[in-house]
Amino acid sequence: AEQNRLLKERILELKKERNAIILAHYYQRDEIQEVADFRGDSFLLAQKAAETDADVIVFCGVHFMGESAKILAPTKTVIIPDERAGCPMADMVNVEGLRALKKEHPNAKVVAYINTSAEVKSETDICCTSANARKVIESIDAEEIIWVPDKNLGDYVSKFTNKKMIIWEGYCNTHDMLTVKDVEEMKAAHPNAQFVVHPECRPEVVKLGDFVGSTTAIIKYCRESDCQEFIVGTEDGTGYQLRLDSPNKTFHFATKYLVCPNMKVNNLKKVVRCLETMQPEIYVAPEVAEKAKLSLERMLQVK
Ligand code: CIZ
Ligand code: SF4
Repeated sequence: AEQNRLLKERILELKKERNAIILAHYYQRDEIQEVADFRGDSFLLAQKAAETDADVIVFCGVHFMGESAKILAPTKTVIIPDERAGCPMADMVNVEGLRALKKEHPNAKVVAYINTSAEVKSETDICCTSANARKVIESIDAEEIIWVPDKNLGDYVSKFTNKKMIIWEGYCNTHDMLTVKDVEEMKAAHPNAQFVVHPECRPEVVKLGDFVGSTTAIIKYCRESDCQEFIVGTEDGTGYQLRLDSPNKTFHFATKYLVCPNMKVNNLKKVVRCLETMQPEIYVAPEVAEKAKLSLERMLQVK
């Protein structure tokens, strides 16, 4: 605790020196969320990056999120605590594979979940997040959609549209691990709790949800609900904001395995180091950034 206090003090000093802000994803370790200027999901944080007056953005999340921030705020320096914090789901689709699928379906428009690399985004028509996926799909003037990379979220949104969806076979190792049995056992142990679930979970698990939504939507729902007890079907870092918003409510994570190891690669020491050295810095090739930005901006325009 004493070490964390000193590290946090050092971070505050460096932040001033560098005119930096710290953005932290809801899945980051508590101590990182504690020093952050803003907490949010990948979409909210990308918007914050675009709006900030700071010169430097310390993006505490995984690699694709840093890239989205850089694409929307190209004049800013975006640094990350550890280059190795990636997203295995984002890595399940690459440009070559996507190009081949586009050739097979020349009339389809391509929707990329925000959990994709900048390079993949540059090959797509529009991005979406779990919060706006349904609206994004409806906004598209095509009857055929190629959807990358999350098959579980793809399955979920396909239930709300008549469009034909060609769904990539990617998934999140963390959310996909949750089983019906896990949830049923938790429900039996906590009969008064509502089950709130992220659509990156398997379809049969999502079906058990009293509420289905993005991380931000889950946080809002739990804050505003009259219910006092929840079983949570998303990554365990979300507990920080859930407990901050509703200190008197009870939150049970559906299993102890809902932990994204990539998100937890970051720690306070690495935040200090990246502010000291200004490395690693996010770089996106300009021709990739330009095209990826169009895809992100089309998403931002969907109301
Ligand atoms: O699972 C993730 O990585 C999520 C939900 C990211 C985000 O904030 O959209
Ligand atoms: Fe990727 Fe899943 Fe981790 Fe999110 S929780 S960063 S989708 S591996």
